[in-house]
Amino acid sequence: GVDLLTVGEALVSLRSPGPLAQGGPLTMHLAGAESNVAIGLARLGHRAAWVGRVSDDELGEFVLRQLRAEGVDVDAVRRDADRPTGLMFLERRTADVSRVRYHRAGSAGSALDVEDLRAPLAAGPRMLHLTGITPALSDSARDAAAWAVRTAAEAGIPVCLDVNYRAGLWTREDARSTLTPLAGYASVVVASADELDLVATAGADEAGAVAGLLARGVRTVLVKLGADGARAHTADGATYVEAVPVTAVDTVGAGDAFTAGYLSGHLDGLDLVDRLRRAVTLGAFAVAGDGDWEGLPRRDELTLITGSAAG
Ligand code: CKP
Ligand code: MG
Repeated sequence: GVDLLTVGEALVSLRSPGPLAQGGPLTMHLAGAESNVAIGLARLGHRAAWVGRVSDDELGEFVLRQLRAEGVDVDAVRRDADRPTGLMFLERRTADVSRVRYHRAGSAGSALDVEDLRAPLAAGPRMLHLTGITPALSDSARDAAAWAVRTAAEAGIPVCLDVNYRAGLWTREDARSTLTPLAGYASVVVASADELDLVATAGADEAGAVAGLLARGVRTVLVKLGADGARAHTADGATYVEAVPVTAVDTVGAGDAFTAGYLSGHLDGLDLVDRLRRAVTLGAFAVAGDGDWEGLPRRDELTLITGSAAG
């Protein structure tokens, strides 16, 4: 089996360097939170797989080509003859403000179902990762996500769940009622500070949300604080690391990079502080370059922006 299986929707991202309403050239990129994580792991030399559905046309081919080029296993991906690959427009509105617009309703990726996941999960990955985007896509995707985390947990495969709330896909209330039960199957939960109450009771603060998750069997809760670093909570208490300072160029994909760094450290058997250091290092690489995943480091590049213990 692979080191990490990720499940989700990969999108074609069309990037506009200026206001979208004005038109002009768009560039075509691969996007998708779970495939970003798979790429992050593969760049560091781990065996990573991504499963989801893509269209049976050039856009689906583009997604698969990009992932194969990055060394991500896409053997279990299904081509859907009836549905398009989802699109995402990313508009750089000002130097500091980017906006995202999805065209993904009814996409191939959103038609994901349990049958798509049986074989890759039965192959016995060392870990399973998915984000809160996947269950937001459709009823069948929500059932597939729930089935996957339960089946993995029962088989002793650790599950990593990144909350990844997307206001364009569902309300906070809907996210909370779907994600809170899913988090109970996770061994690692990743969230930004403002996402923690989506896997707890409404209005819960960090301490309350973390206590609830640990009581339900989650081993590690990772709280991303952006430029302020990150905290990990376990039964032994909280551990904090600072961010790696970089010039921020594009923050999209930073969360996925962080998760990839953490999971890479876990697979390498690093202790908690060094896993967190690798997480913030990958986050810094993502922020320092354009694109959701293009700037992620190979293993020999890990010390490029830190010179620290990240390697
Ligand atoms: O939370 P992040 O900025 O790391 O996630 C970025 C990804 O999947 C991006 O690639 C985009 O396609 C998405 O999140 C999404 O569906 O919003
Ligand atoms: Mg995120």
